[in-house]
Amino acid sequence: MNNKFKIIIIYLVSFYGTFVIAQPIPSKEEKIPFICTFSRNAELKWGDDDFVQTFFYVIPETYKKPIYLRIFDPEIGGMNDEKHSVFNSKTKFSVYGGAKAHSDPAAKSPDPKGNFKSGNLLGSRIFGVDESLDNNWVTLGPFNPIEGEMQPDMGGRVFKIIIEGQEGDDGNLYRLFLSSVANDNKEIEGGNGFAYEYSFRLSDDKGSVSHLYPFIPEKVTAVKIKVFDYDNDGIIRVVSVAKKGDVRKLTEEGTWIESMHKVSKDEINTSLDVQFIKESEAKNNNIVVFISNQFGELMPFFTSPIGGIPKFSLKIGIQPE
Ligand SMILES: [Ca+2]
Ligand SMILES: [Ca+2]
Ligand SMILES: [Ca+2]
Repeated sequence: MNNKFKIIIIYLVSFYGTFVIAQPIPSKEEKIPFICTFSRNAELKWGDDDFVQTFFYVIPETYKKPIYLRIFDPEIGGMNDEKHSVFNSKTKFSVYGGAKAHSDPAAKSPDPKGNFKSGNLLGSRIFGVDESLDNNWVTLGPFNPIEGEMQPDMGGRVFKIIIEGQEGDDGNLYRLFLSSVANDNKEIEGGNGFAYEYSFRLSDDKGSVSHLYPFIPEKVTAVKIKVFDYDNDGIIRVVSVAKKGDVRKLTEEGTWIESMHKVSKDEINTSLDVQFIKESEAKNNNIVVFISNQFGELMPFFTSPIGGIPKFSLKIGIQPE
């Protein structure tokens, strides 16, 4: 990340701190019902490419009080989850901090290979069928904010959450919340959640729109959106300060599809609004998404869009690219 990005983050944290509160994953702005991680005997066509999900949370350096990771519906059974024959699955949630937790390139790769569990393991818990936690919250922690990896480019200390499908073949649907208290969801001012790859459940409703918000730093001239197992469920549209609704032909590559979008100068240091618009009646569609720049480097998307949700500006939009 370059200095401009750092300056923007610090600026936003300093002046818009109260707006950058996005400890729920998925966030309200994303309009995504659940994160989804399958166990490792699941079929790929059910929508998870590797049965591992990694999220990051950034906490401002000035925040010194204990933090808690809360998980909604952490177990696999009863409500919300995707059953195949019987529920017989386990999911492991692990929290990492310390040196290399985020900065190790393997931690940011879309594939769980090499040292993706970099950093210090601060705590973990495995969930299976557990009626007492069905449709309910559980809390991991407390964690000391000092234990996150200091990443000035990202605006503070970064924690990593790795969610791994273990034995079984069912889909665990859940949500996360980074909280300042153990028994309730209280946002940490200036905190934000982000990921480089996101595996989630689309809404079942035809016409519904889910959103991801990648931030565009300097030198980015194009973005490539890659989606696993979209099943012809709809279209991908990009809205930004300069794009009213850019829809590109989707190219297929196995079960992955791609959508390429040029980036104009006006879009530098803003977020894009990548929309998944549902056009079919298909139910239970789980997809995996990652977004790279023209160099093939993955771009983080923030659950609370940096600089706010981008709004198309006619003045910017009519300028030639
Ligand atoms: Ca459940
Ligand atoms: Ca099963
Ligand atoms: Ca669940």
